[in-house]
Amino acid sequence: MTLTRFGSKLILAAGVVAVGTASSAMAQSMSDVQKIAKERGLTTQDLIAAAQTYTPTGMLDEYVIMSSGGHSGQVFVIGVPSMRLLRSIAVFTPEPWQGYGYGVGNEILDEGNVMGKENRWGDTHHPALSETNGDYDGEWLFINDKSNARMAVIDLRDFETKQIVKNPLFINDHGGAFVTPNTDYIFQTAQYNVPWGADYAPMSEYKESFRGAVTMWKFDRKKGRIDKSKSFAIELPPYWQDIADCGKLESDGYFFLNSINTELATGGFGVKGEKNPPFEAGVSMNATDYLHIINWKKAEKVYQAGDYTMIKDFPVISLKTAIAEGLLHLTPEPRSPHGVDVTPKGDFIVVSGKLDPHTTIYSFAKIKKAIADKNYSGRDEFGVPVLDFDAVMEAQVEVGLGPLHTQFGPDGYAYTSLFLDSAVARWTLGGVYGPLNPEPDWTLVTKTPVHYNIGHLGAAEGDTVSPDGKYLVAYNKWSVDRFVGVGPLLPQNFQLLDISKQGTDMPVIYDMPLGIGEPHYAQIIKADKLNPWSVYPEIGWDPQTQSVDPWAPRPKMERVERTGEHEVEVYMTSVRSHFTPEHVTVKQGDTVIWRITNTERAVDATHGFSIPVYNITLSLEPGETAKFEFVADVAGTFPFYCTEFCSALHLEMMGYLMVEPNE
Ligand code: K7E
Ligand code: CUA
Repeated sequence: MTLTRFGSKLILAAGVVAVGTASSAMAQSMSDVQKIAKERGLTTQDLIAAAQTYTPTGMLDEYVIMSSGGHSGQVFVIGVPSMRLLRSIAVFTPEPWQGYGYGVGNEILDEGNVMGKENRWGDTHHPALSETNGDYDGEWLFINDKSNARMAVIDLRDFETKQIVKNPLFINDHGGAFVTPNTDYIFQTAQYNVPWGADYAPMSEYKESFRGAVTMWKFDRKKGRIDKSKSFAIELPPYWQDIADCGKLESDGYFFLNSINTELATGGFGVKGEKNPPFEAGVSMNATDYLHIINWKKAEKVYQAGDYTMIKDFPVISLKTAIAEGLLHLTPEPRSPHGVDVTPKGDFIVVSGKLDPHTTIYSFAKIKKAIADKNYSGRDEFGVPVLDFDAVMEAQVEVGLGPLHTQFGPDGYAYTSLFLDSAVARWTLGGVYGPLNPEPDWTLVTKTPVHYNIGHLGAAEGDTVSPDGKYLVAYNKWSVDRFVGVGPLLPQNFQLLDISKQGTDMPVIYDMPLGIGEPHYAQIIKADKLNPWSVYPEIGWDPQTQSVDPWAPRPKMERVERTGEHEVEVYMTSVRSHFTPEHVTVKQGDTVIWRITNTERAVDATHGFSIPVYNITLSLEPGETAKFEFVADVAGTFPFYCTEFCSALHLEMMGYLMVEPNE
């Protein structure tokens, strides 16, 4: 590198330094930067990347990643371009810092109980931000749990989980959460099929008894809840339905989902006397699987007309009805497909088959025509019409090995993750798609290597009707040698790519290790679309109802009150630096109903609250009220205290729970 080039490209970095330390800035110069770079072995490219991502204190991020948390069962919120973890959101797994599942939040977690059993973790895969007219509106976030087929609702006013619903029909899902362009419905599709409700049936009855399905959860925006009474499902053939995407603009009203295992393989390898191929071979024998094309607006009409059957107390449009009403069509797709992604205008559907080096692009106009013309190449073994592949396919682009997922930029570029190549491919969308493509042109432009084994990728607002471009994040599955060793369980690696320039320049500019579960999909929203509260709107606020709780304790009303022979109610307030009252005395065996309000109005004046033995820990944000209950069955002397370092006299913010022993 030449010194001139080095110097000229670093003016920005020097400017950033000057803002941070105004007083010493005069003494610093580019030669200091050069010296440090030399000592640390940094290249010019490294320094430019640093200038693009370094975010001095007080400077805010431009974008926010809403990332699935994999088997942590949570959601992670990360700033871009700084790649700083801003917070986790407890969803399917109890989380003590947020006090979720340790006194409050238990009712939400209990909604997610499965077949009468408590499940206190989840495998979160696909977050979906709520949309208005196909664009993120920053109000709600949904996420699926693959391991138990559940769906969660998160309110982005306080970034807290409000609801978990369990799918009554299936026990495993993958194609969710995906929202319709105005968030009327949230889709969830079954993956590893089971008989309805996960009832027992022998594997020999797979074809007769096992079922595929897609559930359309109705979202009630006003209530901020999924309305089960207006939700329904559509029965599908017992393939393993995979990832999905909703149509938009041109394809609004449609829903697309992949499938694997059109072979109906049942595995069994490893059992003595069993001749079936193992699953990974058994489900990959056919040269093609089926893209499912569902007319959900029509399905909604069929449901509203009452043309469904109740199964496990849930309305299901049967496969027979779905075929008769023309709700469901299939078309061949390259085998072992993973991602299916609808282009910003809704005009094309991009499918990647893990075992095919091409992305296959379907034209929605051609799909519509083939449906109208009944241009079928046949029917599958369940009688579903299969649209002729050549009639609906628009193009195939050879992008590389192991293509998975595709996102879009504002300029006619598409980006596909390549698992086997460990790379991000940039290619052009044909058709009149921005300035890059005056002529139909489907071409690979460049590939950037990433480290390693990329799964999903996310471009800024890259799955909406108006992608932003600028940044792309590779959500890599392996990190191998990228970070200091922390034992055999390694973090995942989120790699930030600069996609602001056109052509072949698309460098990696930051690595972010994430050592709390294996994320899958993540969406990236413009930070200014989020409008969260800094404190709860009023004192005595119940986050579960998002309204003032009339029972919330208030100053001067604090008390410990015996309300029954074996029942005591506690009305407590917390403010820097005391709980009122400080002594709570009950009798062994009493049911204790305890309410606390944090009466603070200052931003960040959160108090914690914990009681030993009884497994209670709460987070009380400014204005918040909480209510928890326990049976004081163990006698003793138990200090409760504030678990947040909220003030200089924070250690003094405590009190005693006295449980008098029975005679
Ligand atoms: Cu890991 Cu979307 Cu569940 Cu692909 S999925 S990577
Ligand atoms: Cu309140 Cu520490």
